Amino acid sequence: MSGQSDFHAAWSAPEAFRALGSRRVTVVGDGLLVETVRQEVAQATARFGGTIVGDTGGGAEGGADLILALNTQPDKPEPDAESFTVARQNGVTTLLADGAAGLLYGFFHLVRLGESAFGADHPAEHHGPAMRLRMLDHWDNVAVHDVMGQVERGYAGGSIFWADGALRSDLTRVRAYGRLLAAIGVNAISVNNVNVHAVEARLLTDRLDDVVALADCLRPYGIRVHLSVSFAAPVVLGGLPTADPLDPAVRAWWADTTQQVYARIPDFGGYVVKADSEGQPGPFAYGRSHADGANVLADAVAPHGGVVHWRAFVYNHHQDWRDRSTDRARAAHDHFAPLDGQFRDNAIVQVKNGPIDFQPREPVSPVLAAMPATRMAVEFQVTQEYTGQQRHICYLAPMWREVLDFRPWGDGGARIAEVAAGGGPDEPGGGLAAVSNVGDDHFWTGHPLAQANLYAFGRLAWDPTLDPAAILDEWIGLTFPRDASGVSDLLRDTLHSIMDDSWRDYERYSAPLGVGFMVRPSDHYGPGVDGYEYTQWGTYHFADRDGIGVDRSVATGTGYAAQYPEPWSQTYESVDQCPDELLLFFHHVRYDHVLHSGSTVIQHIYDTHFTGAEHVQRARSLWAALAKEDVIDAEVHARVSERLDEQVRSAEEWRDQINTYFYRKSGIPDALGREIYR
Ligand code: GCW
Repeated sequence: MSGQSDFHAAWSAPEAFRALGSRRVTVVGDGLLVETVRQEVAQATARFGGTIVGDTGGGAEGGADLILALNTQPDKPEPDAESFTVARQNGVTTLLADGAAGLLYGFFHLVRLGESAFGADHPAEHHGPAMRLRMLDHWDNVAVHDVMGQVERGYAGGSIFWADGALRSDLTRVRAYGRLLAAIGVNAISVNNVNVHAVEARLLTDRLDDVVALADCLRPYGIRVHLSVSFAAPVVLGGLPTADPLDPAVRAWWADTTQQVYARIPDFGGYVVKADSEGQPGPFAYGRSHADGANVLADAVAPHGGVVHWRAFVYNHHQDWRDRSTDRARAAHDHFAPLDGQFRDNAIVQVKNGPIDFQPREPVSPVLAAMPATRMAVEFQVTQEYTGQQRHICYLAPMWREVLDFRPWGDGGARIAEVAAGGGPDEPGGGLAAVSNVGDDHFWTGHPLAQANLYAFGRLAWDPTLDPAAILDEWIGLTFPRDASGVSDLLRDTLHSIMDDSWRDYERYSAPLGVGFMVRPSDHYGPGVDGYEYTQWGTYHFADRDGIGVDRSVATGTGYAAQYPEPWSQTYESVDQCPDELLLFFHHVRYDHVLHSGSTVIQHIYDTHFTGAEHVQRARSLWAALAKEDVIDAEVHARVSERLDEQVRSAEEWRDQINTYFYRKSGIPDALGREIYR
């Protein structure tokens, strides 16, 4: 595999365009995105024998059986510009969009429907995104960083944007990425790491040409480019003595610099900021709040229609493990909740889905329920830093659905999805953002099946009520058809068997009952039960001979449970009511504590670790069985097989280290007498 354009088609397998490509199609409208649709239609019809019939002829009399039309009414407000209707009457399917982006999304909607877009007549159905902002954050460095490599927490090779310290000269692949993202409705990308190093900081100023080129490349797909910026930019780039957000010269610097960005990129999306976090500069240095910090940037982008994504991932990363009162889980809420109402309308507080750090199981961050007067975005991690690093199969949509469905105010209250969506066109929320998992690997994501996570993220940002198994099914249908007969049932069934529940399997064989971490320090791959136990990072499990877990109750612990509204504060406070899967996140309990499931904590640890590893072994055999059936390309089969070998090895290692660790601590044997190493 060599050459930049040699990459996998992902969910744009040519065969997926067959139904649409065999029609007589009329495209009505003008403009950049309409041209994108026209080219798509031209490509599909050329391949599958359809035709493009005159732009104006339209309707049955022009002979079209598919009409894609931009509504000719004057421009509608932004949110509507992404929506569309689809109707079928007298054997003609009509897609009507209020804006060019809607036409593009509608086109891909029809691709997903395939033949069923051309079935029975039906009245107009309206489709539009639940979230206004559907964003991917790239943790890509322009230059290869000495510790983190090029893509921080990237498991799919180098950056698709940057190579050898500069923008890639061939952007074919970026264009293809834009197309894939348009097909799932993603409309924003930030193109550099939130940890902003020296070279990357300059993308804002003297390296802006590179950002202009990326924006040009992604614009035809309805994607706006955003930049991660350093809060210290006025000092490091502007030569000012301070970056104090209340200093008039600093405000002027941000306003001018931003003005110059917009002069080159009129639809520039805005800034992403990681401030006062893990060594990044921020407003604390000047005694200012995070609202002060966010607002200076928000004011700079506001006249141009931009937004600021200000991350809430702020905590003390120089903790002393001896100090039981400091609790990293509390930090974001402690810092941000008091600032509710102080952020500008175009400042979005971007909150990781859980309070710690993208663990396979965490409660939903209480910050998301604590700032009703602020635009909130939920941040997910598509790149599998803590979920198997794209060597393991871990389909994350079920986890994201749980987060999006969570009702912080209890039954009848709003869901997290609604918090992120906001209160309608006049009060948009911050939407969803996620850390991308792609790189310059042939399959984009290292593990070919990790493509499904990126696909699912976009689909859930569009419609957070979609069923994860149904999303997976769509992805399979768009990725693996090889001819007119589509995807084989055997392949479809096998993929569901090995992917649907793969996140829960990962949870089974890794850290138990929500306690988290237990990973190898730094690279975060594989088991390291005590790897973080005596570090400065605030990620402890406190296992001793009697029990394990972090007491975050108000009564006897760090008080974190009180950061939730009722009823969850009470539910989490109580050992008896706390859901099993989060028990060790909230409580320190004895190994013989009996869970709601009826099992003890120690027996649960043994059982889940044996089961989790067995499921991975089973997945490997199911996949191996496909080898003799001609249902999937050999290169995909080979890559997945190789990764499954590693996943089996790693899951067994997890099982054995965790089981042995707890057997040694507790001295309690497995009730079923299975092999636990001493
Ligand atoms: O999970 C941690 C990662 C860091 C990352 C940080 C963050 C970009 O280990 O690599 O830094 O989160 O989200 O800022």
